[in-house]
Amino acid sequence: MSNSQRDLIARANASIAAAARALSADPQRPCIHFLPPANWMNDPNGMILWKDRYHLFYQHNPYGPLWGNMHWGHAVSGDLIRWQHLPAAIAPTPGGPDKDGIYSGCCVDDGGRPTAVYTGVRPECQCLAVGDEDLLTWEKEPANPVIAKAPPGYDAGFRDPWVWQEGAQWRMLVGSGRVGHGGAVLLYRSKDLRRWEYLGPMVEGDARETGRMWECPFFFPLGDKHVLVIHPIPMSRAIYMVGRYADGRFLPETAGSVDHGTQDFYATHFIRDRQGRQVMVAWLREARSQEAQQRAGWSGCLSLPREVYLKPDGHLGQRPLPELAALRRKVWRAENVRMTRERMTLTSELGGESLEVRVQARLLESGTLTLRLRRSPEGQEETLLIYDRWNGTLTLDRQRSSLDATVNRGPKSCPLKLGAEEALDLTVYLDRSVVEVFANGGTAMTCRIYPTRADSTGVDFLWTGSTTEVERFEVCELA
Ligand code: DQQ
Repeated sequence: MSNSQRDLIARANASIAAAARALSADPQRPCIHFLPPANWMNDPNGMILWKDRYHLFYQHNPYGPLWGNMHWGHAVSGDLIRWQHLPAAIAPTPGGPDKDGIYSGCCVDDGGRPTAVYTGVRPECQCLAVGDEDLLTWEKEPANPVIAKAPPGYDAGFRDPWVWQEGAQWRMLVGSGRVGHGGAVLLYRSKDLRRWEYLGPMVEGDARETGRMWECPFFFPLGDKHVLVIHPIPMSRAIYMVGRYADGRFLPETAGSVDHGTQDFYATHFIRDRQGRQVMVAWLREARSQEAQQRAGWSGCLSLPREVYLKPDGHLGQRPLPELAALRRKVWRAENVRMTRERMTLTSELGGESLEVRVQARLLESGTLTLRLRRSPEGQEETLLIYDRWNGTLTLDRQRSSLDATVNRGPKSCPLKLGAEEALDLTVYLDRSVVEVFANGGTAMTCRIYPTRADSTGVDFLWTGSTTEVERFEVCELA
């Protein structure tokens, strides 16, 4: 690492350490989700399994809790769940092609040399840095940028390289778009990661449906198909396409939203784990004002790791990693409860700020199940997860999720149709200001909430309808 890069990294780390001291008592700060010791994070970047440990890099502002001064932060984990912070990895080089920021990208193993491929700004261009054997210090490639600009016409953006190996060659996808036409992912190939040949757009969208630019593309094989994930501007959500890939062309067959929390779940990143599972994480952005983020001294966190898989209908399914069970502590459980009255509640004896809540219930055609989460004793604050069996919809109602009227309390909703014999199966992770909901092995809905009262810790279950069977209602403390 050059002396100037070393000084920049040392300055970034000192800034983080000073800011971190103040944050430990913040009741909104998640404790089972990864986030930097202090200040801002957004996209996860460059995840790689290296010497049997998972490395995570991420978009990080070491100097404040708002977006800016983009560096790559760094953490390491043995299980993708418990992370250890490491010093910031890559800083912008004054006067270099990344002088205005180290934007998103990936890491590859180039014959034993860990190599980060990222977007330098401004203008947006693709750059390389090579790491030491522990991925702690990074040398910028002298020939940066390795791709200086977008091909003619693709002027809506040119960023977030995703690189993989195909035979003896490398392939790179870069997020882009044509003004007036739509978002696109541009395909390149190279033998050495340094000289790249443009092959053309791999997929292009229609601006009226999927926006003018696609950020953070991800592309990987899954079963006998391939999956492309993009993040369209201005829709600000993660969209997947499942289809067939051959000869540099990808033909989507199905598509959908990765997570129905829409903008609260963004910039997904994937890694093939030790067991061969395709694991996804994403940036969970704040749903509160910049002033609130500034006051808090931190912003953004990483979702819990989820395995993605192909569902029989050809869509993308997802489930939280079963290893998350290692976070469970005390458990309270009710089993085989018959709800016989028109309106009946079942209250958990266990509450808290970081919980896993599970429900398995066979519901009759008509009826509504409401999980009341982070509920204060009189319900002044509560977040409602409502399943309407008749309409087949799952809704997160955040109207009373916080007494702070400045936070975003809009609802999130998605279709969830159950087969005649199918039980409702919900798993919810609550972690202070984070809610992650998984339903019936495939559907996910993630959002942020900001309860203000210390006693907004209750969980109960309300059923309105005729007789129904609750097979299991379980609440676990997480730590
Ligand atoms: N965030 C990065 C960009 C990317 C965007 C900059 C997505 O590389 O397009 O922080 O959140």
